[in-house]
Amino acid sequence: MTTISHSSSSRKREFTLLHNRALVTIAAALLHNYSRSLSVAMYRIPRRTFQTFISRQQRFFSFRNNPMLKIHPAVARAVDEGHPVVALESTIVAHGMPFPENLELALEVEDILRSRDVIPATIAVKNGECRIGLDQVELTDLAKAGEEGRAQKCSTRDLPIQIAMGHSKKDTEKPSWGATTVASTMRLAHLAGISTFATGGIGGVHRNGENSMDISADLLELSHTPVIVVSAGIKSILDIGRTMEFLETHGVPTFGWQTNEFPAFFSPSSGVHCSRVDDATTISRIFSASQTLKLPHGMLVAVPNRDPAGDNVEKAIQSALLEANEKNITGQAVTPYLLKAVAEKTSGDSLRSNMALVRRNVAIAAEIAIAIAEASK
Ligand code: PSU
Ligand code: MN
Repeated sequence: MTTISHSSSSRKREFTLLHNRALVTIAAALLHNYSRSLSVAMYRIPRRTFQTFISRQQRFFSFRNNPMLKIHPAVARAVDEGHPVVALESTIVAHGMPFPENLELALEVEDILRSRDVIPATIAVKNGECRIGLDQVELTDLAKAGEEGRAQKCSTRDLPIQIAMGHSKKDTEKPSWGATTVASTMRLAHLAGISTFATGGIGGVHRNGENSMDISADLLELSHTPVIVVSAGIKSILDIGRTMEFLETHGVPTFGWQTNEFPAFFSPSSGVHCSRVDDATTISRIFSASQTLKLPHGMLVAVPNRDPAGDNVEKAIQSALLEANEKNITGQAVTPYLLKAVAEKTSGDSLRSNMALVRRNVAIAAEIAIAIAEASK
């Protein structure tokens, strides 16, 4: 793990290294900004090599600088070297699926990434520390923590609260977790220099959202954090049409993966039209254009589910919505309540479909992360 507890001599050594690297970077950046052609000509450095050098330094400083992040060494190295990394969220592990299927899937998706030479970074807050990349023991604990009541759903709003309140654990106590949603995972991934993120489904505008104002913070985060989110679209517990309108209003490019119909998580079709993208290179080009224009937003890539759940899911959604209304469930509790009720009513069918779509999303996110890394070489 990186720089949290160090002896003073190693801290000094690290400071000197950082200091030297900072001086070289500042000098290079000045040359880059004010006399790029001259410097490149004088030192006979190919322009592309020079630009790669600058972007590596920028990546290095943007993530190492943040004292709130504890980045797994393999992830830190990969980001520093411009090697492909894919971020993964922890709400899906702690609250999205039952144990032990959640653990099985969490380990499997990390393997899918590693088998493609992409570094996985599961993101969560552990005892108040923002962790970028978890090891197997931690993933196992996170997977049990949901059912043991040691994991709290943690969206962007909750991040500072989790950090401030989470440090008081004694060593003998089991860890407590902030399970990061799409919104908070995007934020932490961005701070750590990671631009691709794979999940199952994102939050959106809830049905009746025009009255309740229940709109997921995931959509707002997409509007101001430059991370590509690969999901299976959104569940029909939400209002898909209004979610798409909201994303459009807030300038978030949204694509169907090899389809013009926005997928509805359990089902590949929703009847809602969207722009289509066919390959990872195109996504990488669009993202790069967006970065060059200094646009603040991320992108949503929605992948149709190849293993749809049966018709009973829609019925289950309808009755879950009625129940939530009768029980007066509101705020942060709405999404987990609906997800759990639908999973229970459809038993294995929805779980099987959910696991299959996450695997596929992760494989496509790997392609995108590779295309982005290639393009910035
Ligand atoms: N949709 C799913 N599975 C999930 C979630 C949404 O199909 O696990 C989780 C994600 O972590 C998402 C969050 O970011 O719920 C959205 O919650 P809310 O609507 O409260 O923002
Ligand atoms: Mn909500």
